Amino acid sequence: MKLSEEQKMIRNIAREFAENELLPGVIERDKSALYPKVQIAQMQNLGFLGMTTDPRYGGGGMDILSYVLVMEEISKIDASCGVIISVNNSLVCWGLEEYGTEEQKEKYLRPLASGQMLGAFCLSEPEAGSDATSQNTTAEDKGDHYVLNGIKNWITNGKYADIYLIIAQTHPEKGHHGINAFIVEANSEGLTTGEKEDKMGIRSSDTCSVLLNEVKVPKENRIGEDGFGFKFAMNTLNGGRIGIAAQALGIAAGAYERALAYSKERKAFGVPISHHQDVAFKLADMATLLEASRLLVYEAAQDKDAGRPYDISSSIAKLYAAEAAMKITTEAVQIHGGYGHVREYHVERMMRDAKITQIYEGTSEIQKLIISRSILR
Ligand code: COS
Repeated sequence: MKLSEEQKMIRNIAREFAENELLPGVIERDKSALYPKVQIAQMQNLGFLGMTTDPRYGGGGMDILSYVLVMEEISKIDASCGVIISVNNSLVCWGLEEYGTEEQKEKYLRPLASGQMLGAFCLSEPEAGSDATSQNTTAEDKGDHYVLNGIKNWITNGKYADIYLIIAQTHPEKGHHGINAFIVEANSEGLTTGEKEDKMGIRSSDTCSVLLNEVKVPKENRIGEDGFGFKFAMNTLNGGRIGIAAQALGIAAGAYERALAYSKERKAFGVPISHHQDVAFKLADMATLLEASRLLVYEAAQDKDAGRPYDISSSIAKLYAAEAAMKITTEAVQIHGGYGHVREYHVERMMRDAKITQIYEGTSEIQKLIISRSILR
């Protein structure tokens, strides 16, 4: 795929940043589940947190492909940073820019896109993951404000967010057409966060529950018309899936590059292990999966950039890239042998990090549901 000079430049900036600033502490951050506070601040300064937002609202005004290139480079080294960037860009900033009022954009999008604030997206609940229409969180209409009650689960940036986009049910009798989306400030009375989850992968990203107890939200903080919340969540997730697909692509690329380099250095039976056909064929399979992932992810990004529908291409890209990332990282560990099983060689972390890409922002099974429904419609 031919990239413009500007796209190559932004990719190089992200690559250099990741190698110089993210690589040095990535093992320790994973081990201690340490939030990358300093690194996120650096990326806010680089403009990576509001890349595609219109400069009118403090964003970088870049295309989705540039954002994908950055996601890939950052996730190649530190997938935890990848998800933090992805949520702020694709779910929070994009959602507000696309559907927010002018006042909401001025008040919330501007600081979120220009790096002064961080956002979180709250759809999942203890009993509403894949079945996202079954929202138990309620938003009672009290005239000039709403009162929110409920629990949101698995919230990325949970403890560090300044702004939460919260999906909640206002009119249960209308099913998903009764759901609303709200902008909720972190310091709202009644909003608290649970313990940081102790996760298998992306350990340094912050994931926790968000608890809402009689949280008062002004009416002007509802996004879109009454009942638009589920559509808001679905439309936003369509773009979010491109970001997560790019994260999976980056994790896979990182593992592949390490396995390739290792296979040329490590000797067994008198020759570098890359001379053994079994290892060489593994590398061939990994390179093929990686290239196919890259094409699908870039294609979905270009669909969005060109104003074409991207709901299906984003699901295809996410499904493929996530499954490929799991296979590629597992083979990268295998090629490293015993060394692959220890932290120092990075690939075991990448294998653990890859797993979540098959789960969040729609499991692989949900992507298959979306794709198959579109084929059979
Ligand atoms: N883009 C836009 N709209 C979508 C959509 C998509 N990808 N998927 C579903 N919708 C819309 C449908 O068009 C329908 O709207 P109308 O009733 O106005 O026509 C509405 O959402 C409900 O869809 P549907 O009737 O198909 O409901 P189902 O419960 O059968 O399926 C799924 C909904 C499973 C597709 C949805 O709940 C989903 O995507 N779940 C996964 C959620 C997710 O990604 N969670 C991760 C949370 S963030 S970590």
